[in-house]
Amino acid sequence: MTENPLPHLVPHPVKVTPAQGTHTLAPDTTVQATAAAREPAERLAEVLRRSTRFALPVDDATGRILFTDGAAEEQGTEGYQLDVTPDQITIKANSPAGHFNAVATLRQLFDPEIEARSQRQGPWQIPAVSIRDHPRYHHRGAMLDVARHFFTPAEVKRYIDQIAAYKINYLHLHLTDDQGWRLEIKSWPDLTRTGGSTEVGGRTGDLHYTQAEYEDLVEYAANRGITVIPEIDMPGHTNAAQASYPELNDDDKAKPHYTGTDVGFSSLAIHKDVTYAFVEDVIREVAAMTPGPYLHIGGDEALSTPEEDYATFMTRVLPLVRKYGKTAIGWHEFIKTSDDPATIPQFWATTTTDDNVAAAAQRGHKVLMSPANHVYLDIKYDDTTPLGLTWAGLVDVRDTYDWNPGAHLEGVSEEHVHGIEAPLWTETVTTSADVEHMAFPRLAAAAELAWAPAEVHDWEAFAPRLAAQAERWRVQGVNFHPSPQVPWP
Ligand code: TNX
Repeated sequence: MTENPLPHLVPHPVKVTPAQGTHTLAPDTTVQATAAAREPAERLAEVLRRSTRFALPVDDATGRILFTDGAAEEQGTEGYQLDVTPDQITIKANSPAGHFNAVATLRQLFDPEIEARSQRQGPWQIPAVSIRDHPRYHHRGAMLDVARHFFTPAEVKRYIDQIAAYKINYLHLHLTDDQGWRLEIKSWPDLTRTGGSTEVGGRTGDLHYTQAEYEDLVEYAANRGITVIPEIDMPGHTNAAQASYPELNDDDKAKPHYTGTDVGFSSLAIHKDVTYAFVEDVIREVAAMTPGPYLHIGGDEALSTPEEDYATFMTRVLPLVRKYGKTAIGWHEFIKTSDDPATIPQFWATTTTDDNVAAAAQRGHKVLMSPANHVYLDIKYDDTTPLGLTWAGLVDVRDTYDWNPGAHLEGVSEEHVHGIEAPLWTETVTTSADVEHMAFPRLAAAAELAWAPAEVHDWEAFAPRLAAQAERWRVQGVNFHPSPQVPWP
């Protein structure tokens, strides 16, 4: 019997036990799934069908690939057990999330050619193995800024497919900013009609998602194990709204469109009741079309909102988020105004101390870690990177990987960390090729950090595993950046 070497998995599972022999996917292989595992099973079959051209029907009767319920307790709600023998592939999990995560692992057991969109030859052999796995952190996120530059639903779906392959389970959409309002709000239609008509650089068009398109994106993500977190950034980063409705301005005059890249110049009118009627309408509509538990209220860089007004604003707005059944996440500045320990500060600064975030952790808040000098995907890799910004320094892939989220910020330790999110701001990013150039390989490094056990953290061991992803990205047509830090094949 041949002993195939185990492939390089990213993220690294908790426990991998090699076994004897190989399993070969056959033209008559069928997939069996319990009701809870139906979507994950369909996703696996969809990927495998494209390159193998096997039928791979999914049903609840019998199958050599078996998705079933009831993993051991230590696998939790997101973990899984994957057992590959010469006769069968068995995936056990306690929830669809666990099954989705198993699918991501199983794909990587196959030759990279399995990821092709057109027929390939095979043979489709994978090594026999037992994997027991669950994540270090619950929240493993990616953010896409669709406000500075608009990305079509097809482009967002492309990114969803790419991040799902690394067990990312949250997609945060930065839907509004000074340069654009990208989500239809039926009670305030000019937000998109006017505020969604342009973007950074001045291109004009119908640059927004209808509610139906947004709901379709949310469902597409859910069918890949990803929960969408919509962000409505306020009380700053609001020029697009203020350009759409004169009454949202202190002087009752609509602002001109803004297509530059400065930050910190806009603020909603804090002392007008119409502001809160507006915010409530928006939160109500966004909450109604978002099944996930979170709504992101922004709150960053409100440099034109006096400190006291900022607190006044948040004190009125945070209860509205709760009123419509959602938990607020915000950029970490807002947390000093929140007394609800369920609310989550997203730490984005380049410092390793922040008194307000540390105090929040001590009060019982979980912290979402996005330090810009490690996981901002819009920062240049090095000084030859054609796209991107440099305000947080340079962030090559080793910087993304080599830090400890559970010991990064003074007063915020492992048990306070909700997870990691890698944001991609798009002042300089306009196409899917650009998105991929900035996100890969760094997003894969962030996903490794968010999932893999702390004990396996080691750059020298990680670099070759990361390098092996290149063959998958080439087959998939992902325009990754071949950072010289990684020994690419
Ligand atoms: C800061 S980080 C911002 C964004 C910019 C980004 C560019 C944060 C919460 N706000 O408005 O797009 O830097 O890196």
